[in-house]
Amino acid sequence: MITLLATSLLLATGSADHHGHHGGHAMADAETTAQSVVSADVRTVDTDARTTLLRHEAMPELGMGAMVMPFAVDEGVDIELFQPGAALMVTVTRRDGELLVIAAEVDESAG
Ligand SMILES: [Cu+2]
Repeated sequence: MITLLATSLLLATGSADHHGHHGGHAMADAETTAQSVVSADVRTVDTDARTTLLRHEAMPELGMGAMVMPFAVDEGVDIELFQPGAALMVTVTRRDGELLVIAAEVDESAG
């Protein structure tokens, strides 16, 4: 139990540190190139902040199972697609320790 707690704290601290500035790109390359294309349902959206709460399917490329979680929406992506209840196909990558939607389209296969 104690070990698990300590690990969680370390992880939380580590992701916070990613927001700070640090030089060197070698370590970041693997993270920034990994991306997943996945179906996702929109729960909520903040068009001003360009963030959205999505229920996404598994994203093995990013080491993540299906879940509901917040995403940032990149500048080139049409935020109007992110209507609550919409079924989308999104392309997701990781930037600065945060998950970012870099492309989105209506999921035609969703029933
Ligand atoms: Cu997730």
